[in-house]
Amino acid sequence: MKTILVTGSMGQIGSELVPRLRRIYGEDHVIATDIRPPDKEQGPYVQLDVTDRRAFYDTAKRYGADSILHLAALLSARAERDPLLAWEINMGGLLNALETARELNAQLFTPSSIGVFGPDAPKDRTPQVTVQRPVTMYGVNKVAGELLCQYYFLKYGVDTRGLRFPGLISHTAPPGGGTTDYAVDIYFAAARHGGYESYIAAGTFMDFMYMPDAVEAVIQLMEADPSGLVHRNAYNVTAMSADPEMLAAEIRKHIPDFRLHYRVDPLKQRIAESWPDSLDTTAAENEWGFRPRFTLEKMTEEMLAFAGGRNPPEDGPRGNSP
Ligand code: VAH
Repeated sequence: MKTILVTGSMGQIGSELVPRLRRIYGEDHVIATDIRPPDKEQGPYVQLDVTDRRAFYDTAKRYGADSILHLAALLSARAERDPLLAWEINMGGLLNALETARELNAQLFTPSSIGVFGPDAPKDRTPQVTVQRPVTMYGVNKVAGELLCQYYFLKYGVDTRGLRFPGLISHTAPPGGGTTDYAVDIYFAAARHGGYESYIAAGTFMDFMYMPDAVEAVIQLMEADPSGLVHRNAYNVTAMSADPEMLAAEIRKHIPDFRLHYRVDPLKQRIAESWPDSLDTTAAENEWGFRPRFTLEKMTEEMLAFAGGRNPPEDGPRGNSP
């Protein structure tokens, strides 16, 4: 990757990925774009609606992008409330990204999700290759997206690559409209109020990963030797499987009287129950060396430190490595 165009750069992933990319490739080589105007000017920024194919192509062409990291999307719960808008943005935006990558001979990364799996996929250590019958519009978008990316690779030779992200936990930017957002909110609520009311029920296990591991995985995958990539669209990746009680128990090691209550959101609970409890990540480990650094313990230490406005502990892996 030399000149990188990022869409959705002000979202949960983009807010950490863009600064990391700029530290590695140079500020002027990373063009941040989003539908929203920038809240602070830092390096090249373009306000871009990814559903506008002409604008997408012209922006990538103008900056000579050789890699596109297409993050702009509506997440699961928001998509379930407005499925037609989700189809328009998630599929229309991806098709514009693919067409732009094809015409400019650029690499393309786009996130997939554990949401590609439905209730009839194996729940524990869900295999890289297994039945994908999601019951959400978001999941349908992600399965169709994986197939579209693989089609562009096979038919046009576009270097498409993707990751099936679990719930991503970060302190930099709030998540927006996801089912797994509770796992971010719980840390801020713990640090500020000493308690949290979870909309996901106890015993509902999902995969999670700390954002620094997700950011490194994107860069590692995009720089990997393409000859070794078999399951390029898209790889199972995760760092831990947890339910609200496990997160609370880890938080109580720092805030002993942390209180966890429940007010289950039927829509988000239904989505969460349709997803795997844990993924198998062997393909990513074998094909490009995926190895997350953060455990639940280390992530909790860092999340509580940032959420409480303190500096994180010095020992062990750091959220934003220099
Ligand atoms: C969501 N955070 O909750 C996203 C993600 C696996 C979950 O796709 O929709």
